[in-house]
Amino acid sequence: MRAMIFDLDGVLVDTAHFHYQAWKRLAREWFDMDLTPEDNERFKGVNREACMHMLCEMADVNLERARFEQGMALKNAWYVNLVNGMTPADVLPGARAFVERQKQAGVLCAIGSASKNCSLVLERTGLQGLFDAVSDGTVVTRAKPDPEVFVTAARMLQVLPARCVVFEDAQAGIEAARAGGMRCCAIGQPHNLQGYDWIFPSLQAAGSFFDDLRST
Ligand code: B16
Ligand code: MG
Repeated sequence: MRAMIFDLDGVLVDTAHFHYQAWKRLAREWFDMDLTPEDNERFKGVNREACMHMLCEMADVNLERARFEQGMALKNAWYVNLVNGMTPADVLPGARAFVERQKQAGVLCAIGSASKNCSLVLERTGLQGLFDAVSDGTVVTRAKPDPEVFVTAARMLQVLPARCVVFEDAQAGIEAARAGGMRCCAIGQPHNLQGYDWIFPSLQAAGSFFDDLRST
């Protein structure tokens, strides 16, 4: 294990409920539809355009491109407004300490996130500068479960995929890690996720396991 690649939303910071609020508002205002937490599971880890396609499918509408883009822009404006109110207190418990401990032990750490707002979230939560590389929605084009975002992170770190562990909270992200030839530690609950190598409810809970793994 030479490197760790961290998904952002749902692993390091709790922005999932902001995405959900913004998509839910768009669904209600544009399609008079109630987006449920179960629907939202499918939106996790998936990039903005793919989420907008899913929403249109659920509403059974076919929007022309300009209107489709207007919907994405509106959702993003609502989301960014919520992100602007974030502080370092919105980093998930133990996440910062987990990354710092890996770095002290010589493990390279990168971000692998679908989000185009990644740098804004890192800045607001005081996490910027902590990572050796950032692969996000501004540098990749293909949505998870395509492995592009993680393969790009590994390339930035100059580490072979087989020597990387990905930390992911979304099913699409777990599939992306596997497709990229990496091991995956899921962050979440076993009834929602499958195909991972290990699972813990949080990075905090994963701490001592990875300390032991590094020293074996
Ligand atoms: P944006 P991650 C993902 O972040 C979110 O989980 C997903 O819900 C969101 O649609 C996607 O980022 C795109 O975000 O609209 O900010 O570009 O989990 O890959 O860190
Ligand atoms: Mg995520």
